[in-house]
Amino acid sequence: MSTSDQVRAILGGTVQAYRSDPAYRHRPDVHNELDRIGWRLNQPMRIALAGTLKAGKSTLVNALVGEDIAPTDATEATRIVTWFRHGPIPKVTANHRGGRRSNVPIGRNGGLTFDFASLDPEDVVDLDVEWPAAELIDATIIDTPGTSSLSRDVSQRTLRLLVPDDGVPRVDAVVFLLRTLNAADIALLKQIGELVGGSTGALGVIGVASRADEIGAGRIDAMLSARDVAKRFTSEMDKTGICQAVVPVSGLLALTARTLRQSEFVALEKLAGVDAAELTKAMLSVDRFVREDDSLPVNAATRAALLDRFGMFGIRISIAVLRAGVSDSVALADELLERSGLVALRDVIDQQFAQRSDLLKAHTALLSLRRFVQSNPIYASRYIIADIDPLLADTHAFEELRLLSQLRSRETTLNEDEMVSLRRIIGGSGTDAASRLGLQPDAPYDGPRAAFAAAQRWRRRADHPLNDPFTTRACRAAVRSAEALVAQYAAQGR
Ligand SMILES: Nc1nc2c(ncn2[C@@H]2O[C@H](COP(=O)(O)OP(=O)(O)OP(=O)(O)O)[C@@H](O)[C@H]2O)c(=O)[nH]1
Ligand SMILES: [Mg+2]
Repeated sequence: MSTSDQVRAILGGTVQAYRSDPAYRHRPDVHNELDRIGWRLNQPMRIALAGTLKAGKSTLVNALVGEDIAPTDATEATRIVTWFRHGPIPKVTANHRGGRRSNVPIGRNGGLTFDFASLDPEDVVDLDVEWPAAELIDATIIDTPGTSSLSRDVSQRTLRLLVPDDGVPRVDAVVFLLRTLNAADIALLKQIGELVGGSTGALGVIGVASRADEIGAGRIDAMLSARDVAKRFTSEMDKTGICQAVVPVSGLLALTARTLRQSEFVALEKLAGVDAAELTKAMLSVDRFVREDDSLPVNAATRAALLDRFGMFGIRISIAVLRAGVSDSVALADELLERSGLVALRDVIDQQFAQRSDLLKAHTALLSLRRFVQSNPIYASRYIIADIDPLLADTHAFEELRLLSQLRSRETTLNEDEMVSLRRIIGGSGTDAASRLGLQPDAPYDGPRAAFAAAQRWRRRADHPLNDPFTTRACRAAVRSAEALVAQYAAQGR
C-alpha cells in the first residue's frame, strides 16, 4: 500500500471515529476540517513563493505560470496572500473575514489582469485566482506579501501562512527568494523548515537567488556572477540545513522570454544592427539608454518599454544573441529562457517537489491530522496517533527527504565521492532508478547489477567501525534505497 493510501486509510478511520462520537456528531466545523485534510490530498501540491519585500516573488509567479497574472510593482505591491489554481475560466474570488466571499472583476491591461486596488487588505483573508494555465494543473502556486514588508501586519499574513500558530501546514513546499542573505531571512527560513518538515527537518524548501540579472549590474556575464552568489548562499544555508539548493533566477527575463512579442523582437533586431561602439555608448547607463537620441533606430518610448520588460541585462543578452546569428523570435525566447535560470529552477522543482508531490502531500496530511486529533480529543485519539507516528517515522521516503537536508549540515565520516553517491541513491538528483544509480539513459541494462552492487557497498559502509551514529543512519538509508531498486527491477523482470 502506498503512503498516500495508508494516509487515506487512517483518515477514513478518523472520520468514522468522530462521526460516531456523541460529543462531535453534531460539530460540522470538526467534520469540515477533516474533509479539508482529505480533499487536499487529491488537490495539486501547494507551492508558496516567499521572501523579503521586492525580492521578485510576483514576477516569478508570472514567469512560472507563463502569463502576466500576478500584479507586480516597484512600489509595495502584494499585500494579500494570493492562491493561483487551475480553473476552466479566469475567476478571482476574495475570501473576507468572517467567511464572506466576493467576486473580483478581471480587467484587461496589456494581458489579462485583476484589479485588487478596490479590495481592502484589512478585510480580505486571501485571494483565490482560478486561471486556465497548463502550469497550474499539477501545482497551485501561492504569492505572498514580502516578509519584511513596511507594514508589520502585511508581513504577519505571510507568517500566518508559512508558520501558522496551530502548526498545521498550509502549504506543501516553499520556494524562498533571497537577494541578500541576512539574519532575518535565515531566521524565517529556519522557522519554515521546522514547520514544513514537522519536528524532524525540512522536507521541501528551495532557495532562489532572485533578480539574478541585477547581481552583475546588468553586465553580460551577470548570470555568472549570480551563480557565484547562489553558491555562496548555498554554502551559508548548508550550515543551517534548510534548503537543499539555491538556484539563480531572473524572473523578469524569464517572464519576458515566455511572453516575447514580435514587436519587441523587431526593435531588438534594429538595435542589434547599430554599430557596436555606438551602441555600447548608448547603453552605458539606464538614463542614457532611454533619453531622446535620433541616431538610434528605435525611439525613446520603445527603448523605455524594452527596458521595463527586459532590464539592461536582458537587452544586452538579446543583442548578443541576435548578433550571434539567431534570427527568429522563438529561438531568441528559448535562449533567454535558458539564460534566465527558470529552466534550471523548474528542473529543481521537478526533482525536489513534483516527483514527490504525493509524498509531500501525505506528509502535510499526517501532520495536520495529528494536530487535529490532539486538539479535538476523543477516546480513539491514542489509537489514531499510534497509527500516524510510525508512518511519519518509518516511511523511508520521508527519511530520504530528511536526510537530504540534514546531510548538508551534519558532520559525517563519508568522503566526497561517497557523499555524492549517497545523495544520489537517496534521490537527491531525481527519484527514478537511473538517476539514483547514476546510470546513463542509454545503458538501462546495467540497472539490476548496479542496484545490487550499491546495496552491498552501502551495507559494508554502514558497518564501518569508525562511523558515528548519523553516518550509520545515512548509510542504512542508502541500503534501503538500493534494496528498493533491486526489488523494483525484480518486479519489472517478472
Ligand atoms: N531586473 C530585474 N528586476 C526584477 C526581477 N524580478 C522583479 N523585478 C522588478 O522588481 C520589482 C518588484 O518585483 P515584484 O515581482 O513585484 O516583487 P515582489 O517580491 O512580488 O514584491 P512585493 O510583493 O512588494 O514584496 C518590479 O519592478 C520588477 O519589475 C528580475 O528578475 N530582474
Ligand atoms: Mg509581490
